[in-house]
Amino acid sequence: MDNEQPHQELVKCVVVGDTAVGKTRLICARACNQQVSLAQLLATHVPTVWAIDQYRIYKDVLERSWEVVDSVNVSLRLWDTFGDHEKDRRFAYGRSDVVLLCFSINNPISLRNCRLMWYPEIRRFCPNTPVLLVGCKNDLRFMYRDEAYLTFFRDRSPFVRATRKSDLVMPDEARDVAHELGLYYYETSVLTYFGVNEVFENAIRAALQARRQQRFWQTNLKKVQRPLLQAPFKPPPPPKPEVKVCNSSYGEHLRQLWLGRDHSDVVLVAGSVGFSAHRFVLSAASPAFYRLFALEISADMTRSTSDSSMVSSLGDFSDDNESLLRAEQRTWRRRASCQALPPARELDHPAFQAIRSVQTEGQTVVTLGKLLTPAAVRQCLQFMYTGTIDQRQLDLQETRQAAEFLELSQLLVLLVEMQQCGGTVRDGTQLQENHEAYLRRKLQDVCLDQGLFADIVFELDDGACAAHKAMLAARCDVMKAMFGGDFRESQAKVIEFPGVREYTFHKLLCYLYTDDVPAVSAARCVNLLELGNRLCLPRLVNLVEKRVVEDLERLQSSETIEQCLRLLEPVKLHNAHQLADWCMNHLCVNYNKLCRMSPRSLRLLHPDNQAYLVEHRWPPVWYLKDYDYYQKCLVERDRETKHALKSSSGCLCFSRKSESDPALSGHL
Ligand SMILES: Nc1nc2c(ncn2[C@@H]2O[C@H](COP(=O)(O)OP(=O)(O)O)[C@@H](O)[C@H]2O)c(=O)[nH]1
Ligand SMILES: [Mg+2]
Repeated sequence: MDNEQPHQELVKCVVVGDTAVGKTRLICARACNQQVSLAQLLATHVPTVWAIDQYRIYKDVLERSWEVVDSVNVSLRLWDTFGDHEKDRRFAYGRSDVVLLCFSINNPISLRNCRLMWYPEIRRFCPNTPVLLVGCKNDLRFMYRDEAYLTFFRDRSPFVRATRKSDLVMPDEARDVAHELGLYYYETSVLTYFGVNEVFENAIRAALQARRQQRFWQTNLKKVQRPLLQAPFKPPPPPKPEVKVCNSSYGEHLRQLWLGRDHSDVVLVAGSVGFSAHRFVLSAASPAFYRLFALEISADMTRSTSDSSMVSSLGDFSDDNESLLRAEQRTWRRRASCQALPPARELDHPAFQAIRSVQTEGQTVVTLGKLLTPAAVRQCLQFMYTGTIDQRQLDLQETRQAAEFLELSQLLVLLVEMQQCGGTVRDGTQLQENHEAYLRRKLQDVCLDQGLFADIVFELDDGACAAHKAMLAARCDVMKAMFGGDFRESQAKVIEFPGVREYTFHKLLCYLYTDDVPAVSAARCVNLLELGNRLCLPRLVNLVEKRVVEDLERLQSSETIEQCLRLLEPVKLHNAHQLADWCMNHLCVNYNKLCRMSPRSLRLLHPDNQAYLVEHRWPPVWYLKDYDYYQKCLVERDRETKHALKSSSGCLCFSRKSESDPALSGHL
């Protein structure tokens, strides 16, 4: 194979350093132009086999060794070596043009060995060859905290361990060594590919500069620059934590509501069988029931406005009943103003024969038409609560007729399909999900927006909210205990809820009825998180965390910082750890701005939080220091170049003195 191109400078670059500092990986990354994934880095070890043969055997490796640096055609020949200190590397060092002296930034001993062992060895065999000090694996400055990286080591034997912060060599420490030895300094990572091409390009420059000194007649080397300064490596910001929401039990809760039928307020009589149920569920699931019960309420209202003595005849909790009734009337009037009341003839519906209120028991009794058999009614009721049917005892024709009367369109579609397919259901879970989504929407409308059929009122700090005991008890164990046990609340129709505002309670109800939470403002979320935590509703806490993060992301940057600072500690207290993590991450990433904006509030944080912020601030202090240093070096270099140009005689061989030391000084 043709090894050289016309007018090509061959540069032999020898790579030395302790075992496992990353020499072979670095060479492979350059020679094969490959970035290495974390899994590859952690899983496989590339044995040191790289040698000059590679250029003879592999055409693409040879071609990748060709590079144009400062208008000079170069073929870069990389020589890998063994890291064992006692081995003879004379063969490798022979006729080398540049040496890369590598250490690993997670191994301070490997840096110490550069000074104590490697540099003396290099100088013994190549007294005048330019040398670059290279800090390999600089991704570990941020990877040591990476979850995937840490997980790998957690699953391993105790013999291998992850890099710790205390293992890391910082750029200024390495630069001190480079300064002491008079070397250029670069950092690389094959994981991020940071500095890989840069270090070899500058190694070539160093080699060509040295060559220019010896062969001053070679005009093609005229434009070769000094090795360039390496801009510091800025680690990526820590990834934003994602808020995860725990699984929903909404379907299961509604199934329990169907099976237990606690706090029911209606009895459906079909033939000789009575089914207890909840008006709010029936009204949400069936338009026919909605109209029927709406009729009942409008009749109640007419009665209550014409007969003022009625309220007092309702029993012991007359005050409570009054406020319940008022709550219902308020919403009903609001609705009535924009929607015509259903006409009385609706009761002519073939599904219903009669409706009557049993005031003493607070129950409504609905006698169903003869066309609705008890078995079909049971199937329809089960569907209304759970979105499922009992296939073992299903009479398709009867159930279909009942579903038609009760206007259960989704059930109808299912039954028609079953009739066509000979009795099998296509996709039960999909149907259940569709029904659940429908029920959520309707419950929001009937129970929360219209406030109908409520049997309990919560007196809050700034108003009142009506609700349904059955739903609260089904969705929340604390509420269930409150309504079911010997507590005063189990009988009361009005419950005082001090310390909670309407805004907060309404969001809680939204969650309980629809399993979701509408937008929550970051400024008003703490009470809601406190309430969710107090009522042992982890999914509500998660949903609120998610909504608050959405709100925080919408805010102006400085406002987000203010809110994060304000929320960080209180939300932790209420077990909203994901939100606390998000706020902490945001504060870490905006630490500099935070220090400028709110130094006082920052000092008021718990010392542990302050320490965490200092430790995890981004960009890290070492980077900022490195960046300042780099800027200073750039200015200095610029000045030196101008000075060198002015004092240059114009002849290459005499200009060396003025540029040799400054070339290094920028790195040191
Ligand atoms: N994180 C990280 N690991 C690296 C990097 N380079 C090499 N390594 C790992 O360090 C170990 C030693 O690498 P190797 O190149 O064989 O070292 P050598 O003995 O000096 O040739 C291997 O497990 C590599 O996967 C790097 O840039 N980043
Ligand atoms: Mg090796």
